[in-house]
Amino acid sequence: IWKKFSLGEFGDKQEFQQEFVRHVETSLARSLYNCDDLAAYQAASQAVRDRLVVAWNRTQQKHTLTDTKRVYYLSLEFLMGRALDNAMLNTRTKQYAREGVKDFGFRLEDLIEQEPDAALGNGGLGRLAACFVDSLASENYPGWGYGLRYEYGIFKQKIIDGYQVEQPDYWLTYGSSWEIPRNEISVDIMFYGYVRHYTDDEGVHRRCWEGGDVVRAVASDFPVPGYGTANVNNLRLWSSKPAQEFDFAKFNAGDYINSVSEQQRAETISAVLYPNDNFDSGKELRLKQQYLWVAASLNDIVRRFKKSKRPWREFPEQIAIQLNDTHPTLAIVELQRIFVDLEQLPWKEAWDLVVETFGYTNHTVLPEALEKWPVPMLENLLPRHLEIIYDINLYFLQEVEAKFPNDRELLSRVSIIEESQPQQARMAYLAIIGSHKVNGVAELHSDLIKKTIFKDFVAVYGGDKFINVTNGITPRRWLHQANPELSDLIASKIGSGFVKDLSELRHLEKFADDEDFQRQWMLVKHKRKEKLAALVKSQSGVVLNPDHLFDIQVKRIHEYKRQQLNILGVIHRYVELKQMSPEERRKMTPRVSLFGGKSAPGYYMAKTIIKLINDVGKVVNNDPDMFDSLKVVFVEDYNVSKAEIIIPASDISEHISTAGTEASGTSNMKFVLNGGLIIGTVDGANVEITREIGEDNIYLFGHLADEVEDIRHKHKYGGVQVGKKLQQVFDFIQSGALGDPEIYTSLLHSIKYGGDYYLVSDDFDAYLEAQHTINHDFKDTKEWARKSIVSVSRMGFFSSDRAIRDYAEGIWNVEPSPVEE
Ligand code: DL6
Repeated sequence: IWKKFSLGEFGDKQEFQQEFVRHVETSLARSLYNCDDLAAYQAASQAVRDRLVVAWNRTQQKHTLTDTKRVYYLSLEFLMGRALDNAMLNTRTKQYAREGVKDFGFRLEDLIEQEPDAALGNGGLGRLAACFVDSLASENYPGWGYGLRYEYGIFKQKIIDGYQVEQPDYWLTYGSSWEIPRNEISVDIMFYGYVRHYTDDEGVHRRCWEGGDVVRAVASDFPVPGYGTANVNNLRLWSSKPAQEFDFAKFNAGDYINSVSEQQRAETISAVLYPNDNFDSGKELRLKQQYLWVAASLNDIVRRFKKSKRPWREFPEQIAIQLNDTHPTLAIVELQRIFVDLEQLPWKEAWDLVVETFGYTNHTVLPEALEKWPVPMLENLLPRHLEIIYDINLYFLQEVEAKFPNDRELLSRVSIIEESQPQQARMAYLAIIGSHKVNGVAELHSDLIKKTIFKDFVAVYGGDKFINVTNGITPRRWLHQANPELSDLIASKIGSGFVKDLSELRHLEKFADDEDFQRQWMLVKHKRKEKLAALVKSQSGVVLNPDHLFDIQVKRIHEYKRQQLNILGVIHRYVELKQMSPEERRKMTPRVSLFGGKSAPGYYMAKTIIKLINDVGKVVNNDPDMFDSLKVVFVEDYNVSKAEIIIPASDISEHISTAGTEASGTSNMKFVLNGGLIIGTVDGANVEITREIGEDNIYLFGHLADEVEDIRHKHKYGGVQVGKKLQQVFDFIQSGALGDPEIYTSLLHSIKYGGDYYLVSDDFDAYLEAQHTINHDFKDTKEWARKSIVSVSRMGFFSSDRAIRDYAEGIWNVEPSPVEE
């Protein structure tokens, strides 16, 4: 692979050093004698970046010259993490860089640590987008990401007295070495204004949007290198800027301060990432973000298409646009506006092109996450778009009426406009109507959306429009980069082809019973547990024993993900251990329970769960009886770079959402790929993971998705039955043993008296039972190692390369277009 393609890598260490020194001396205006880790990181990054830019240019030129079909992935979030390590691995410069900087007295690892995470996302949805751009490039698809260049990414989480406190994440203090500012690429975006009706020269009645405020969207490009290929794709992020620097009239009148206020207002649009995961906040600023981003992206896409001089009817043959959830749904309306108002195409012709162009991915069934925009807000901010939405809706409802005459209920159920007070535009419905394919992200989820939230649309369109594309993760970041020790061990047996083609892992299975290999396997795990223990010690002072079972749950904190089930289980274990004699305790499997994740700042219940975890940790970690039995840790500020340390260190990880609530989950895939086993519910991608790795290699428990509604009904009308074990835990908390029990009242009441929407009481005993089996199985190290090796060897399906190929074949109809040397 490497011989055939080249990213213009460094020929040797000296070549890297030359570039490194050049950047230290010229770009940074420093000298080697006055160069700290930060400057060295910047110089190394810029040296690598230069190579990427050359390959990036070549790739774009090739795609322009061959006029190939391109994919545009519109995502409001790209949770990229750090770039240097990934870029070095993909360009094969890591070894030269390591040796090169060592000669100058630096450790490459220290330089890598200097880079702030590009944390432009909340959780699974944003990280999926980051994996997808990696795979688009690695699989040689001409594919760009389009997003927003937030100045403040997801907030930094501090834990103070057990509570989450949010601090701003200004990730651009030192600029970004990976960013190519494109000040020359800008688009003026309008908000507000009015719709003017007129008759054109041919007597056609037309409408035109005018008279609004204008804000400028300015592009920044981030090169995305593929692995094992010379393709470097592009991630284009937009910033909002004032269209005018300042108000001259005010300035001349002496009102200097207010003359710059417009500038400040314009810049706020792209300033901050909304910190909500699986929750729709409905704020006007968010709507402005969405429109600015999609309007700028479409302007860019259409401009590029126009250069090809092709007729409009070829638009969908040249362009596929994927909507990552409903956040970019306005793109459907904007493209129809461009076609009809600006390019003056007839409505029907335009609409057919629009539908052929778009695909929509649904990532959630949670009602609180389904986006709706109040009609009055749309009318004020985007008056022409609202008219177009009304027209799209009218033609759609006419179709429905023709198919199902006189079914008024159906018409009101599928209408884009919900007849509430005020009326709301249901963005998921608009996304379905304006796309030719709709996909869920795991088999169970894709089936569920067809049976529940989109059932009526399946009746209208037939089932073929709705497909499944199971999520995946990039093996580059989540194995090769995060866990070089395991990657090397695997490569020593089966070669390194799995980094590019993850299905090659299947060749590992024949070593699963090899005792020597098992020992090496567990040694790697031990090393990685030591590394995590060092992180925990440096952060919190808590000392972990890497021989103990590491049980990890890291993800956004959310009631549906059920960190409360986990921590209530930990309390149960603590109470149980306390009742034992020291001899009895010594026979128990010693455990570390580690949590990490952020709560949305306004999510009271999730914040209470964080407080509970920290309070349990305080009591348990200071109890001498627990010294060799139990530790409870909350890792502050969980992010991508911490995930790279945490995930390789798990023995068990928890994916225990109420069945039917987690669309897919992707950390489940990352943990298994790193040799951890999982405890989980029959939910999301756990189902397919089980199918691939085998039921014997996963600890499943809990009620099934199709039982959940009946159980909720029973809770509502017959009350919640809290079992003996869970009641003991409640009693313990209420005794004040963890501190003021008042703090947890709402959490406990939501279970016992509040209908227990997430079925904690129903699944508690089964959860403890599954943990009991794990404690037993963990003692048999050989068998544990065997399960771990077998599981890894069967994880090939979960590569995001496979997911991207599925999208390319099933939705985009796009071919790879490799750039050869
Ligand atoms: O598909 C990526 C990811 C899934 O793995 C998670 O299961 C799901 O919760 C997440 N969905 C969202 C939806 N948010 N909105 N809007 O983040 O998507």
